[in-house]
Amino acid sequence: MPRLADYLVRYTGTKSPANMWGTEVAVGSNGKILSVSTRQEGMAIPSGGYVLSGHGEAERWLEANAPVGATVILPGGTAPVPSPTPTPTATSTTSPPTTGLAATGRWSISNSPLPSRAIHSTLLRDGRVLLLAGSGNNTGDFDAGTFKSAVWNPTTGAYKEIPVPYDMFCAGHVTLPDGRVLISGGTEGYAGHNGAVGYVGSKKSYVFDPATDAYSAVNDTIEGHWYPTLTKLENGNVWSVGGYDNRDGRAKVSTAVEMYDFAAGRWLPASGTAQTGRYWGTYPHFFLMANGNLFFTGGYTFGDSPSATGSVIHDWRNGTSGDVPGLRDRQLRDQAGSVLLPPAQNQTFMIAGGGSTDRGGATNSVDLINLNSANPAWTPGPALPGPEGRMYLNLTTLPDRTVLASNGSTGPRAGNVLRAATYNPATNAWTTVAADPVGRNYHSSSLVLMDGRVAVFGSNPADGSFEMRVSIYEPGYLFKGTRPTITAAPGSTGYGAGFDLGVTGDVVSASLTAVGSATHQTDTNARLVDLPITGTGTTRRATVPSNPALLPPGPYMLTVLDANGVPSVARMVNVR
Ligand SMILES: [Cu+2]
Repeated sequence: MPRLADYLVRYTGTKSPANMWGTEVAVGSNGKILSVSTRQEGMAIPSGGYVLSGHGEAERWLEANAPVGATVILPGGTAPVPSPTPTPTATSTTSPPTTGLAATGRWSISNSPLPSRAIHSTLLRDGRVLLLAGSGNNTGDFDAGTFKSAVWNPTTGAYKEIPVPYDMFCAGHVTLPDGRVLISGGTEGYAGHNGAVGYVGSKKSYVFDPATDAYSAVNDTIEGHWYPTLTKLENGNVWSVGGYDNRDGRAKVSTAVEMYDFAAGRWLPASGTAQTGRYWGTYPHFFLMANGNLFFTGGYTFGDSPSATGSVIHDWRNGTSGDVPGLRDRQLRDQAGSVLLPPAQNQTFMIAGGGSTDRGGATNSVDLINLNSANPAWTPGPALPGPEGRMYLNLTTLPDRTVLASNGSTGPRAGNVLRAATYNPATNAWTTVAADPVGRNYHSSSLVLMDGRVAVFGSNPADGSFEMRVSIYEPGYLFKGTRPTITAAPGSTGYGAGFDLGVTGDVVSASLTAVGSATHQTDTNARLVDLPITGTGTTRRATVPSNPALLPPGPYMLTVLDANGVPSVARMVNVR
């Protein structure tokens, strides 16, 4: 039987005959959905099972109601008895499989499009979002000196446009311990434009203050940086490397190690921090480790991997490094996704997908590493759902301690993949969820908002256009009924400090999530830290971890999670 418009067809045999214009789910012999295939030629039919193939209305029904793991009951049938699982199961009780919106979540597109190109997005301590464009990859705006930014209120949808004092396009940024945002580097010249030898990196640096919505200048960095990474350290200072300098008419990458002294409010001279003399690439994915060292996951942007093994542990205090073994596809991690998995105490990192802007090609491989181990090495993890390799993946840590993987494309700035999934570190498995209806690749970023929704910004495909629609994802936990709440918490707290935490609901855990600051699909300061709690009922006792390298000083979103996997709306807490 052919699959006609809006048909839902069940195919048995070895392979579905359907064309690519639909969604299919493979149902195993136990009646459970094993995998989901969207917009691809007919999928393989599992032995003893079948494929449900939907078009149009039926496709949308499958997307909303048929996640991996759900049980399918055919008309007139009964649920098949699952065959025994040979592997040992966890001792905790398992809830019935979630279905519908509670399983898939829901995407929508914000009513008001962006007023300027959102290349960089930062959640401010007041819950608003700072969006930076600078010239926004537009040489006309660059020549005119038209540099833009805006603050977006995700509750009202309103934008406030704020002029920018220099071209922050492709700068680095991070939230400082006091909640202001440090922005450094960016664009002083476009490659091949006005005689520039390549993209010329800016030495400029500014701090944005959400209390006044104004930028104030700080001193210049040692060299110019186009695509620098800014990583906040345990002492609140900011370590920064990477990017192109290309100044004075000469092609040159930057090997300068920059250090922002938070207390002094300025960048230090070269003598003020350990230099490496090494080029670390463009936007190298450097994260702070719990022992205070820096971890380069292997994710980067453009060109070749700056590491022989793909991954490095670096001691910023003395400038020494050691290669970390085991990373697969090290030359396909250009614009891979990197994330410190929740909770940060486990020190387990994931790298997912990536490709090569220069050579083409992309991977769907996922590798994991536990830096708490005595001899850390990458090991293979479960591949991204779907057969295609993807670069430009947005990884967003959600308050239910899973990671959302969305967006991306099969090649450089083309071939969008509309597929999303969540990864649960506790089960080491992906679950397919609803997909962002907007295709997004280069120059996209994502943030989790204080209410637990996710906002995704940008995309700058090869035709030079820019995606001005904002996508909003409401994860499945927003469709599971009453949310727990936080009724009392301090506005600021210190390392090792205890405080009373007022809650409603069947709260099982609490966490502190660093406010996001993302660009080019990456936030190297992202982390969700478990906040240990004791007691029962409406007043719990929380104890802030004593190690500032686990949670460097700054604003954090405090959330509680209930037994049903539903998080509260966040409260902002400053950790000092
Ligand atoms: Cu860029």
